[in-house]
Amino acid sequence: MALDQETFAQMKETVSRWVRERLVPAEDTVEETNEVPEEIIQEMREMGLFGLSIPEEYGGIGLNMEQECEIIHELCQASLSFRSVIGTTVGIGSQGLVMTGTEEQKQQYLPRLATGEISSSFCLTEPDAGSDAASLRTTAIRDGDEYVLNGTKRYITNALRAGMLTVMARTDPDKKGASGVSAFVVDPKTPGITIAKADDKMGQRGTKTSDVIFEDCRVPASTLLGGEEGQGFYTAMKVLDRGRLHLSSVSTGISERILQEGVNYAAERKQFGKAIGEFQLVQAMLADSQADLYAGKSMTLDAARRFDAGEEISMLAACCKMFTTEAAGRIADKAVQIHGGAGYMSEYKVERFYRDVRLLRLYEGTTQIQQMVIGRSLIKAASA
Ligand code: COS
Repeated sequence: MALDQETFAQMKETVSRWVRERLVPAEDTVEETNEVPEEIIQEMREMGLFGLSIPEEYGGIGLNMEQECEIIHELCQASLSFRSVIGTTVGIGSQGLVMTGTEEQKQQYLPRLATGEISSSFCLTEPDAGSDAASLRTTAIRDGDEYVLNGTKRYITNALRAGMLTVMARTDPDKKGASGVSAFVVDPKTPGITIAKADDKMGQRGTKTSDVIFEDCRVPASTLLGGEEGQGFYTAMKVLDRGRLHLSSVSTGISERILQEGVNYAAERKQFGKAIGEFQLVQAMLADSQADLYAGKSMTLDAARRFDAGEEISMLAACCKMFTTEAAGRIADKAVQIHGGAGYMSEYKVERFYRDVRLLRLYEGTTQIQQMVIGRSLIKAASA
């Protein structure tokens, strides 16, 4: 599935203009209020942004991965909180359902997700299961035509606004690892579910994460994703492979914006009688950032094209996620450096972006988890 080239080019141009004209001017409001304005969320709905990755037959736009990466790159040239509003619905929250859901499950949620009437969240992480996702403890015990869910999910993005949760829980507590885990598509209004208050974070104000607590929460057996027990961890891993490409575009998008902030400042700021951009040591910082950005964009689009061609991309997605998120950290650090003392002041955007991008190296698998995925894959291939 993909949008034809001409329609896609128009869409990309529209998003790019909207980002410059609507989102960038609203960045300070988001920072001050810790909310993305409702009228902007409504515009996102009207532009179809919630449905980017949902197939056309369910009311979405049905972009392929390469196109999704390009749109997300454009969208992330403004504060990352804007992307986050649609991020979980476009990415990890809905894709388990798209990949493995039954027709009935898809019909129940995808059309409403595509229009943005509801959002979705991905409930994998727990207080004691972060990087070691296969050790999750939330249980879903079968009882007649129902499952009873108990456990706590942590740092769940957009849970407060979600109308659908993809929940990974252990249906077979006797099986300790991956194979005892199943996935469910759950309505957060179900009795027994509490969405806790939003967490306080270092950055990305306007993005809300919270605990989701299940206490004897009874859901119909029909909420078991794909109708098959024991598949939840594998689905989560496939969703994360794809999510890591999406996140790589988040990283390159915001990196491009941050680099531009550095370039603009270097061109304007004068010291020793000339613009600081005339000095080679400042140019060196800009050059390193530009090369990081170019490399990140190129590898992300290459991996996305391979994904679209049906290739196995787990290892490449981990390479992209590791490289682009680390690069975003380097680029933000250099942009602060180029700004000098001004870079430490909240009056300048780079101070905020520096905090915002720190999260990229942590969520959807830390850099160290990506290294592990890459290293294991290389060794496995060598010993096959
Ligand atoms: N696609 C499909 N299946 C996969 C997979 C993938 N990308 N990665 C692993 N699997 C399968 C393995 O093949 C294995 O299958 P079997 O049970 O048949 O042997 C099973 O899943 C367990 O894999 P593995 O042995 O590699 O599991 P580990 O617990 O050692 O490690 C990692 C898995 C570390 C890669 C995983 O836990 C992970 O990605 N952790 C980070 C979690 C994360 O990103 N959290 C962010 C939360 S969302 S913001």
